[in-house]
Amino acid sequence: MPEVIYSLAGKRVYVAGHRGMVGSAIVRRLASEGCEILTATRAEVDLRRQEQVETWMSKNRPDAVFLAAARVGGILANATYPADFLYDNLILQANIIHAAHKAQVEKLMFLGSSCIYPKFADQPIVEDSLLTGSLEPTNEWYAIAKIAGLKLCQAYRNQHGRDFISGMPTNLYGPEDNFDLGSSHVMPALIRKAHEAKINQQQEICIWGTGTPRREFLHVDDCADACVHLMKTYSAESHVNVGSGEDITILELGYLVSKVVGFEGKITCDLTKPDGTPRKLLNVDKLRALGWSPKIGLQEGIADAYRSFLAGHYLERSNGAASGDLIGQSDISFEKAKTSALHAPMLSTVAHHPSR
Ligand code: GFB
Repeated sequence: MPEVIYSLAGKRVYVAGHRGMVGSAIVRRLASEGCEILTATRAEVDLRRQEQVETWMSKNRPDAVFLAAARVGGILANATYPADFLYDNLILQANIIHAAHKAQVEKLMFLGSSCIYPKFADQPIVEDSLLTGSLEPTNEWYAIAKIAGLKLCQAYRNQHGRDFISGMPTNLYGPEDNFDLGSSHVMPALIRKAHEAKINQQQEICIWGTGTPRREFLHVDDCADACVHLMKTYSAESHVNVGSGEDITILELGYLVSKVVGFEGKITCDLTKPDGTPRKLLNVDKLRALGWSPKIGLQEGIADAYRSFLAGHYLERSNGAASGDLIGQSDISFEKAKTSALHAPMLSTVAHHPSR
């Protein structure tokens, strides 16, 4: 096991974005670290307002920060709301990173995304591929913001000696995911589609695009575990890929999800929807060399995500008015479904959304 260079025991640890899928997983994971977990609702601090962030940070004085707050969404939300994805992410991460510097936070971990890499990067993608080619157009706005976030961490390390690090997770899924079919990522979308088709005895489900793009998936509890591991054992300028090291095609994913959910019908493709990047498999050698590897297999992870969906552990948009989830800090109010997800067919996709 690698040496622990930063113990979280007894520390005050702020999780920004604690209501989101990643932030809530980090909060669950931190329960066994003997630290005091700090969170803030949007009523307490709007992360897009610099003064509020700096005031909160100087009052609450965290020792460590996990920056898991972000406006996130699937391929369609990213492509439809470029301004929201670029502006919200740029501003909230800049506010938190700068405020953490001013408040002399000992250690900060910024969470990015595998979409920071060039669309046609060599596979599996090594950390050094960053900024070697053009980005995938469907998510370049989000990618630019995430690249700026990791560069901010490097800049504060170089100029001010701050121990700010970055992890770049692959496509994540699990409890507290967004199951809104217009703005979600592919995994929750396929779980919901297969579940509703099974309940309604439909003969087929439709997936977006050609089904040929390959994606790598990691259960969010594995991601949270990796983040805590990096916080405790890693301190350097370069970001670290966080993935499972394996990928599958979207069509294969459709069949796997159908098997887990118990849907036995056909899968068809909607070719009017975008494929996005053809492949984004992360090279995870660096993370493995640091002594971490995933524990949750894909089929087991999908079964867990489906159980969470059935138990109502997910985000459901209550007003349907906006783009992605500004996790934990949104103008959008989210509510857990009031009905059991066994009645998920009643949870209709927002009908009046401009692009749906
Ligand atoms: O997960 P996803 O929305 O985002 O889509 P990306 C992955 C692939 O699944 C694409 C296909 O090829 C989609 O066309 N797909 C098939 C579907 N059926 C569906 C469906 O019903 N819903 C959705 N959403 N996709 C995101 C970025 O890219 O990855 C974000 O936009 C972020 O910025 C995230 O980086 C990790 O994997 O293409």
